[in-house]
Amino acid sequence: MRRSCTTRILLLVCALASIARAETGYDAWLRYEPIQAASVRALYDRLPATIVALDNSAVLSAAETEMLRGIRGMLGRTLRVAATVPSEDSIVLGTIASIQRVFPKLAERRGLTPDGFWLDSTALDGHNVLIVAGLNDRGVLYGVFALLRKLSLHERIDELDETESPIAPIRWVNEWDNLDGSIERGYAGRSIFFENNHVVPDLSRAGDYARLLASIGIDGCTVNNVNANPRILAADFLPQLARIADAFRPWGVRLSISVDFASPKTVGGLDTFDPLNARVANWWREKADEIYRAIPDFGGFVLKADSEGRVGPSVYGRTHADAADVLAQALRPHGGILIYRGFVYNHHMDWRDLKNDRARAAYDNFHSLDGKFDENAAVQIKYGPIDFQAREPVSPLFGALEHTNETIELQITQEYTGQQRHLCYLVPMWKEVLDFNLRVNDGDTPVKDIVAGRTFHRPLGGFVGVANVGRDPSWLGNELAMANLYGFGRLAWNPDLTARQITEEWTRSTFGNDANVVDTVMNLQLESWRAYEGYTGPLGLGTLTDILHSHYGPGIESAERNGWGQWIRADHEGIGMDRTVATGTGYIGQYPPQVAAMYESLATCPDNLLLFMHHVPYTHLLHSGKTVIQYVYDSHYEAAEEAQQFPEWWKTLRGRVDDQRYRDILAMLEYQAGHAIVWRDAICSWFLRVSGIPDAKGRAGHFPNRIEAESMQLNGYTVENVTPWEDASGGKAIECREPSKSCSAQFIFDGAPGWYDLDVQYFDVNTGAAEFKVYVGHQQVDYWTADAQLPATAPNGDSSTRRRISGLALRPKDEIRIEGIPNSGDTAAVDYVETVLRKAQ
Ligand code: GCV
Repeated sequence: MRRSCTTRILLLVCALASIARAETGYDAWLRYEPIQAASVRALYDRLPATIVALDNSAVLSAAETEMLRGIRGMLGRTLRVAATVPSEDSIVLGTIASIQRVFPKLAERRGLTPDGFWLDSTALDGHNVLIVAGLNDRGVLYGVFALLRKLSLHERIDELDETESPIAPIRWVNEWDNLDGSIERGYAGRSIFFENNHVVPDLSRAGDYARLLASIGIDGCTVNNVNANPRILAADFLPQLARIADAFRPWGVRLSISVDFASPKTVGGLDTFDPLNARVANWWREKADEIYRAIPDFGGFVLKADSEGRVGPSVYGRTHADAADVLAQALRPHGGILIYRGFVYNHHMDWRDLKNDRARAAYDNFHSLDGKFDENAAVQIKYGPIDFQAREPVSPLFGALEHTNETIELQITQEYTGQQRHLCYLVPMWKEVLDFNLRVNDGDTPVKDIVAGRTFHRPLGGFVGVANVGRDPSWLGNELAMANLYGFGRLAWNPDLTARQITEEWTRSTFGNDANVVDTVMNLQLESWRAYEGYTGPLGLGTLTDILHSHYGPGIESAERNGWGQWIRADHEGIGMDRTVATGTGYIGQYPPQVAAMYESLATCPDNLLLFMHHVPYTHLLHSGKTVIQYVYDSHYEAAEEAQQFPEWWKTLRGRVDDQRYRDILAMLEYQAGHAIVWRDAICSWFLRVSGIPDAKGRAGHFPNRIEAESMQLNGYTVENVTPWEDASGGKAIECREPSKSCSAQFIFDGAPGWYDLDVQYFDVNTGAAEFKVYVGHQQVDYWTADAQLPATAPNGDSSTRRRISGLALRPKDEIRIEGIPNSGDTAAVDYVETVLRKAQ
């Protein structure tokens, strides 16, 4: 049945209402901003006024509604919806088969693969016809989004004749949402799917999310945490999951779920979950049948087993392939897919054994099972052998499975890359990973071709991004971070797109076509990953963060002397993991010979992975001619300095970007600039102490214009040690530990008269919201509440935050006083104050 006109009008009204919404970031890159310039509008003068969809599926209806919405938004025109092809110019949406039925004279289009589309502006039966055809319904929808993208980029559409097909069938996102509504490694509020162990009643956000996903070609979404709650498979939960699938369906997004391997026992009541037991196999089969009765287009299961405390086949002495296949066989009759995570390692490894190496784990666990996984199963491999660090080499496992389907796992949620409080645009990194040539069998074998199934002619393969969007209006908690979601989708569709192309598309659709805005935003995005890497973890050490808890601020030694295996093996003489075949863990030998030879030799190992592959003295000379230690100092000072420029670049866009997004992004970039200094100082101080080698440029350990809080005159505040020591200047902070009192710290300014910025470095813990007041003499010059939601309950590198009070006229002998009012465990802690002269007077 075709939808009634009333329903269509209602849909359009809803769509328009959302266009009128304030700019919170909710519309992301689908803003459909009105095109004002007459010269650009003229490009679309001949756009037909009538649209017809040749089929009436939910996906085709969504495609048609989207077309109406986009044209209304950008051109201010409401297309006429026709039920059959009219005898006038028209836009025609349909599958290739249905289009050819209507226009038999149309030349045949070959070569599309599923989900591919064809855009054609042509003359037929005396009329101009704009055809949006897909090999399947989803392809039509993708074609509509591609067409609307052209309009938002102000491209011509009057001479179109182009086809596009995705490189791979699996283009999924994983959401690590827990059924209680929390999200593991989610930084944008609570789940849009779950609350209190139920699916939320209002799934309109799930539908809106699916629309965003569809617009970038994502065809599947796994809605729950890979650390799966068995309840996801409970019979009473299934109808709830079916509601999410209903919300996704118009957008061609298939629902999938993560499952717990012990479910036959915990949910099914069996006495075993041995994958080779016939009753267990039967249980999975019946469960799959039950799911497909409720959700006919169900995508499949994701399984994390024998990893980080999850049970797996090892309980019964079975292999990962045994585990994958029992689930895959249950899904196969329905066309479902089983994705088995390759992230399997022992997190209780003996750190004293220099031959132990977590990086070896994925390859060691899986390569001997090559060829044993079913055709509808795929092994999902994180891009690097450790865990989403700011830099890692590509996992050698990609090249080691010639007879097994693979997917690559990328992380959109910025677990180790600043948690969306830092701008860290990952598309340039993903491009390096996807373009990396593993030289399997001495051939030309870039990672993108391997995972797409092209290299080894696999039936399945693709791309999975861990997204973790939340209820924050801007989905990821930061409008700029949405470029990572966009970029992931675009690369999963076509990994040959350049980082610049993707960034430009995203920027223009998200912020409009003002050349200043486009240049500035693109520069910010494209510089950000290298800056983040530069002030967090150099030379392949990974993000030198607190790996045991927050994964956020600096915490260098948390990596050492424990079973987690993210060791950097630093001592007073040198640093780095020796992963060579000759003297180290042998990890390098897991790569095909040409790549292994490059990494094995110090002469050819790239500087940016040196300390991942080799243990060297701090005085080792890099290819750049610098010593390792000097590189560490320089990169941290240079990258932190670059981060200081980010808010300054952004400020040039005042008045060119809507107020709300302007303010939100400025606040975030200012925070990042301050936190980059925390990183710089922690890492440089630590390396200075451990190596004993000074910074040749005299910066590390010297902080002119800095007054340590512990050296101020204190009233009520007490001096406390901070852990780890490098996270606070001088290793100490002052805290106001008497909850009922306010405390103060003061000092006498002894600089020259002038205009100053006063930077107060304080700690913003999330147990409460302390208040701060700053006085110069008797005059209060600032007040703020420390209520940011940072991942910290104590003063440390996670909570350390800069408050900049700009434009203060200071005079010698001015008394500067900070008053801290503690609140609910937040002790109004202060690290230091810096006075930065901006202009002498
Ligand atoms: C969902 C890392 C993360 C975990 C995550 C795990 C995984 O260890 O810190 O939160 O668990 O990877 O990918 O399974």
